[in-house]
Amino acid sequence: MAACEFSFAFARAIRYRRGMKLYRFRYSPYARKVQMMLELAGLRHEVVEVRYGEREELAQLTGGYFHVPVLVLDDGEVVTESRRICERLAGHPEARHLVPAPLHAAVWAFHDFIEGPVEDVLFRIASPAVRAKWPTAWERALYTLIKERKFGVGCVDAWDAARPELIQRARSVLEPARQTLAAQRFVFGDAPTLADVALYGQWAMLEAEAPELLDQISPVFVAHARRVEQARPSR
Ligand SMILES: N[C@@H](CCC(=O)N[C@@H](CS)C(=O)NCC(=O)O)C(=O)O
Repeated sequence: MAACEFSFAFARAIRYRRGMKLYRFRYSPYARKVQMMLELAGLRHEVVEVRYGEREELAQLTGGYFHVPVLVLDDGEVVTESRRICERLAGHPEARHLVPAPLHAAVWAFHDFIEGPVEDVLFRIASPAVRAKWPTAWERALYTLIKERKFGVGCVDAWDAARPELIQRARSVLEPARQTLAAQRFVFGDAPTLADVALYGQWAMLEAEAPELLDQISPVFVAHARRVEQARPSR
């Protein structure tokens, strides 16, 4: 091995020795997106499962921000907001293939489309199941309060009642993605990109607490979720 190759490998080993730390809720589409990006890039990290009703460590770490995801980098820097975290990760040599140069604009545009109109309907579909799975009455009440302050009293129950219509809306907004993924393995061809990772975050949210929901939107998306998982490098 040439000297420069050796020192590059050594520097990388040192840099990733500590690994990163990802704070998440199991159902969070933003956190699951970041987690899948780390996994597809093969970047060493530890996952910290945050309890919905107990966020002291998170708030201490961030100086008061108590949403997930939060990523602590190898050097101890704390990064919040999933888009910013993905931008930072995309700068790692190991993750560059997830935002390939000729597709920068298209990949980020697709990412933002998923975090916009797609998330806007899918989180309403997932919310009743997410709330039901919190283990304590306090966490279910907190979840309800947070949603109701933003979307109005009774919103989670209303989304539960409106599930068939919401599923129709999800099918409609996702139809172009369904057609593409029925014809090819990933959004931009044979290899996964951040576009697939963003979709995967949404699939993980739906499958986390109510595995049948994603299939109800389309079995094509269930197959896509499994392909993204299989694309992870073996450890
Ligand atoms: N724009 C933020 C959104 C983060 C966010 O809203 N996370 C949700 C989980 S999906 C959260 O932490 N919610 C806290 C709560 O419901 O109290 C990002 O992309 O990271």
